[in-house]
Amino acid sequence: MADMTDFRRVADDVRNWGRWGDGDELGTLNFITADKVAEGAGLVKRGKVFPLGVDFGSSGPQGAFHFRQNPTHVMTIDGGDTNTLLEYGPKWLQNPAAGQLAGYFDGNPMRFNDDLIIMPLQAATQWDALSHVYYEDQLYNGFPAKSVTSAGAFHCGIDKVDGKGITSRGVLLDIVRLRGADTYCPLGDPITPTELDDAARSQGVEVRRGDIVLVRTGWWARFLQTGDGAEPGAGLDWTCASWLHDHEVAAVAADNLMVENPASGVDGAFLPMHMLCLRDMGLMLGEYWDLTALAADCAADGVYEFQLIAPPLRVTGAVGSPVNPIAIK
Ligand code: UVW
Repeated sequence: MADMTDFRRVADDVRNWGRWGDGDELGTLNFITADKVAEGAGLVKRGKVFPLGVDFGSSGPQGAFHFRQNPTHVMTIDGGDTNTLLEYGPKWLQNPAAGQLAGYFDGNPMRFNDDLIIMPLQAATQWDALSHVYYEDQLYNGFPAKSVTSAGAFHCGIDKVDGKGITSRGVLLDIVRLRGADTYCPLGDPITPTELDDAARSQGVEVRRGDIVLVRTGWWARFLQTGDGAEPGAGLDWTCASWLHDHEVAAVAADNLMVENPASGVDGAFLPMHMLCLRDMGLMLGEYWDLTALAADCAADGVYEFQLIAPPLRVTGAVGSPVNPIAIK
């Protein structure tokens, strides 16, 4: 088991602070140049679209963390309202909305429905913004941790990456297939940097600067079988942060709840890979991405590269965002 001395040595090695300027809040997304965006678009050959987002619903994947819940979806106007609103709405003076709706519905057949959703931004398929984690009072690029306030993140919020799209060349590394696993990689053996290399080699794909790397652990398929959001499964070993750094990857996403392996691997460190990626490297993490259909297609045609498009929502000052990524081949 590694310790904090090992962790600090790696952190010093992978830290990108100042690399793109003192005020930079994009981190490794800077690797996505205009040429890189065009390279990704050039990979579209068949026009086949793979939605990688999972359902945002009450049966979502939350369960591992007690501080997060599955989305609560509420209808605020629906078909059942119509007749009652016409009957009572105009008289219900204390509720201007009822009167307004009755006015809209009276004397014409046109209707509409409305709804709202209450959920953690991390509830299902999502990006972690660079302000999601920190240690020793500093965020990515040395911004003070106190700049994330109850009013939101003044630095490194998800809204800061909007200009990047986010789109690039995507590469799938299918560890389930590499390991010859049935459907998923059970907890016990974290995914190592060597396996990332082996997966790329056996799939005949090269990981290059500015790529967005998708790692399939099979966790999502397992969750669909068990319905247990706390289902244990292998993630990336913390040492994969150096691999991502060496390959100058723009971002990494996986089909599990935290990309990294649930068992830390560093004595005295919680979420060491999150800290190295988000805080030291400035590399965003994508979680709960459904890679099952994409992986099946990649195995069928032997092509593990594609255009990836995954823009976050512009939630002002948020430390993460839901996303509905798509891969196009
Ligand atoms: C935590 O693990 C706290 O966050 P996430 O895995 O959603 O990035």
